[in-house]
Amino acid sequence: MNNFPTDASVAEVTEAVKRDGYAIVEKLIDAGQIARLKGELEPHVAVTATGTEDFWGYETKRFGALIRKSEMAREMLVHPTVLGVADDILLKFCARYWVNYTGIMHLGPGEKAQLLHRDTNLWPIRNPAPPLTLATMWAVSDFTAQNGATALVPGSHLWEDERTPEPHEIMPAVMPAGSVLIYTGNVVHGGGANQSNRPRFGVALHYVLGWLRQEETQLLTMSMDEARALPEQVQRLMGYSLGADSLGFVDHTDPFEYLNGKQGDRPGTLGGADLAEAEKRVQRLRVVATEAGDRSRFTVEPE
Ligand SMILES: O=C(O)CCC(=O)C(=O)O
Ligand SMILES: [Fe+2]
Repeated sequence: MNNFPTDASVAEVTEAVKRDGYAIVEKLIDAGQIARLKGELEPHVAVTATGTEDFWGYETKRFGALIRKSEMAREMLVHPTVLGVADDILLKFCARYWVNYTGIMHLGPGEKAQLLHRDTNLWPIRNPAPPLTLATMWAVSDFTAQNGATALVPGSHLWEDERTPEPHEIMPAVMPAGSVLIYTGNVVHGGGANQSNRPRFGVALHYVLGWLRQEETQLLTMSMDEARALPEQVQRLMGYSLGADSLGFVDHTDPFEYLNGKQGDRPGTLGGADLAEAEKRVQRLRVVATEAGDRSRFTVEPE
């Protein structure tokens, strides 16, 4: 298993993620930080109903908008180890990436195993393909084989869509509370079955290439006044930024400037030198085939 210690370097974690599609960094937040996180989230958990569909789980509580709801989640979102790995994995394929999804995955006792899937199935691109997203699953409780630790298939980020895993290829991401599982969105995975008598509590923070639409529309999770109070790094990550040169502007202005007081200044600025530099590094994808009738329709050159 790719379990790394708290002080693991970005380079070694990235290497594991590239090779196997995932890595775990143990105890990246400490007991005090877990307590803060729980204190911010538990009141919401208490009033959230369990799911009503197979995929979301009948014993699982989910809610999003964690950037608004939790200061600790905001800190986790910009953890240097995680963002270092995200830079290495995602910035080959985009000039900027941003938050895709934030949410809790709180599996109650008796929850069944979730259908194994790729998070990247949201977009009609056949695997193998570049990692469109990088996911983190933070263990708020311990993650054990018994309580529904995320099940994942090492190496499956390189598989064809059609290949399904054999039981022996599926592995539970066992980790103590405070740890983070980092995996690319094209790794086959799913929530495990909770056969314990306590909830399995995870916080998922996902990142996506800046030229794709976010799974969770971050900008509508709070008012602009609330967004202005956030650290600049969080504002940019949630989407107050250009995804590429002139991609995502508002009133011909960079959304970051627009948020922070440049409304009405004409002409607003777009792009800029660092974005242009970042654009030069981006690998162009070649669509080599298309097909109709299935969710996976574009075949692009794999990484
Ligand atoms: O709960 C988990 O461990 C993973 C859930 C998941 O992969 C999902 O809902 O997309
Ligand atoms: Fe998933």
